[in-house]
Amino acid sequence: MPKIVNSWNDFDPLKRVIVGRADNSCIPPEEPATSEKVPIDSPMRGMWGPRPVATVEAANAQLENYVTVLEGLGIQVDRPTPLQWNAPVITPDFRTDSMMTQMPPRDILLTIGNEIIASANSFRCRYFEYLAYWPLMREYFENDPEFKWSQAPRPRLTDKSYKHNYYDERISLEERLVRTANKDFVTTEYEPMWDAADVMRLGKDLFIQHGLTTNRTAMEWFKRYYPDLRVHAVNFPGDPYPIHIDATFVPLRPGLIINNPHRRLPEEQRKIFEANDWQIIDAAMPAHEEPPPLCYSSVWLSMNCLVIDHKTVIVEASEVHQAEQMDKLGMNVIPVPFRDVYAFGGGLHCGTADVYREGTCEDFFPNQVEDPTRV
Ligand code: DAV
Repeated sequence: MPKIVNSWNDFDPLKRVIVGRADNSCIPPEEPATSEKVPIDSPMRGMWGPRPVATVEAANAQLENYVTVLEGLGIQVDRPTPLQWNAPVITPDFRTDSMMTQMPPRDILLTIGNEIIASANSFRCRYFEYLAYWPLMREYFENDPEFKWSQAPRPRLTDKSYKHNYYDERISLEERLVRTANKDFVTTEYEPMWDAADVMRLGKDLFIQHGLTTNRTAMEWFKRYYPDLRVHAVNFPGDPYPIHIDATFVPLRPGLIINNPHRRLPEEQRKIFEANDWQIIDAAMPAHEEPPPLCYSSVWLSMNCLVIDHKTVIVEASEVHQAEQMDKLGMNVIPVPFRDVYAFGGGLHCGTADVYREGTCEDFFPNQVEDPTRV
């Protein structure tokens, strides 16, 4: 029987991938974790329910085109099964009135080698999002005898998991940045909580962003769950809403990472990269001054690209500066329009999850130095 699932990083040759869908997507009602993520001046504040049908159709059209481009590159594409997200979630511990989407599979599924593990998201509205991927997981399980189908411990998401009186609309951007620098986030350390998009995989090393959606307890959990891997906690003090590492710190090929110039990795956290001849360079500026309407993410989705192999990358079609930089770095750039999808949970990387990339678990950091990020 064939091997279906294998991926150790974000740049080895991609052969099979999941691409999300916009169907039935909702804007969730406010809850402890989301109030922190939605910028104060966002029109999404106070608004919830199904997203406008025309925007769903526009997003799906760009997703279909993305699938066509990927298939044209010889990559097999799988799709999630939409659920009716416009329904409440009721558990013994909480209730919220709507769920969200199955657009960004990257937030939910983490592929490490022959294992795909469903995450432990801190948003109550995302509690059942993994179900959209279960038909695919079942199929991989049936056909790949080595596939490990896993689920992180489900967080209870009671009030103990969030700080109270943390959200305050009067708080300034400067104060927000102080909170980020102090690693003071709305989530507590009561139980492991993490979004898969906070985990950057580089073979033997996992670099995990500590931010709004992933806590330190999750990193401790990763360390025990994967005793053969090295877990690193990274944080990016320049980001007022730190969520997901993939618009901040993006590896393009062995030895090269682009870093958001507004969210630089602090000097003392660079040691392990420098000691192993990795270059961290500033990403190009985004081509847009604002994200599209009803979008949670920042303009930095410009750097949320999908690397196909060490020489090929898909960049959003209007992100001309990012494309030019990739070109200068020796990458072949394939432009794909994706801005109509942004509001549904992210860019070209967020909109996918790895199923199969060639390659094995490599040690990219054999020169171990004193490493302040090590968990
Ligand atoms: O810059 O808003 C978006 C990442 C979504 N996965 C940002 C981060």
